[in-house]
Amino acid sequence: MPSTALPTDQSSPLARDADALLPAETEMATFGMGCFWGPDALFGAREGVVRTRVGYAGGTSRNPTYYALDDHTEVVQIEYDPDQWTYDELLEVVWANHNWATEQKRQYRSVILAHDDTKRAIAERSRAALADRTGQSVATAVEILDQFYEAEDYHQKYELRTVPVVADELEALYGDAFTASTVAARLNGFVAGYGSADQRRELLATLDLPPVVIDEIRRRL
Ligand code: MHO
Repeated sequence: MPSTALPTDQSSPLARDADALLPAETEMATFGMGCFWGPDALFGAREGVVRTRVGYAGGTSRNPTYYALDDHTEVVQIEYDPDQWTYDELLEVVWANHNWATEQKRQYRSVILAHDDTKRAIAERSRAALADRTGQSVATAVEILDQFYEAEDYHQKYELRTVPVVADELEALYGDAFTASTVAARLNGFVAGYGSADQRRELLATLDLPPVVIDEIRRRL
C-alpha cells in the first residue's frame, strides 16, 4: 500500500506556510509607526515574524475604513515566535524605525497597542529607557489594544502589490490566504529592501514560485 504520510514538499509556498507556527504558538504585537505599508515590510522580512497584517486601531468608532478612519490609527499587527523574539526586542525595532519624537496627526501617530498588562508595562519601561538614553521626550502613546480592524486587501503586503504581475500571480496562488502568508510577508519585506542577501537568496532559490514572480522580485533586489 502506498504511504499516505508523504513528506511535506518544502518547495511549495503553500506547504511552507502550512508549516509556520500556528496562531496559538505565537504572540501578538500591534504598533502604530506612521503609514502602515513600511512597517508591514520591515517586520515581514524578519525571521521569527510569522504573520503580519495592517489595519486600524486605537480609536473608538466601529468598523473604520481607510477613507472613514475617524479616531483610529494605521497600525501593523504581527504574530511572532516568542522563542525567537522578546517583546522588548521588537520594541527596539520600533524605536529604530520611525519618528517617535514628533507628534503626528492621529492617522499616523506613534502608538504601542499592548495585548495585555504585562506587555503594556514592558512598553512603558522601554519608552522610559528610550527617553533616558536619548534625552528626548517620546511622543509615543502606550495603550491596551481594544479592537483591531483589518485594512482593505489593497493595503496588505502593499510593497509586493506594487511589483508588476507579482500581485496577480500571488493572489491567484493564495486566494484569501495571501494576507496571512508567511512567504508573502517575507517577499513583501524583500522587495522593500529589507532582509539580508543570504535570506533573500535562500527563499527565492528554494521556493517553487511562478518564474515571473522570481524574475520580478530579483529585479527589485
Ligand atoms: N498615500 C499616502 C500614504 C498611504 S498610507 C496607507 C502617501 O504615500 O503619502 O497612509
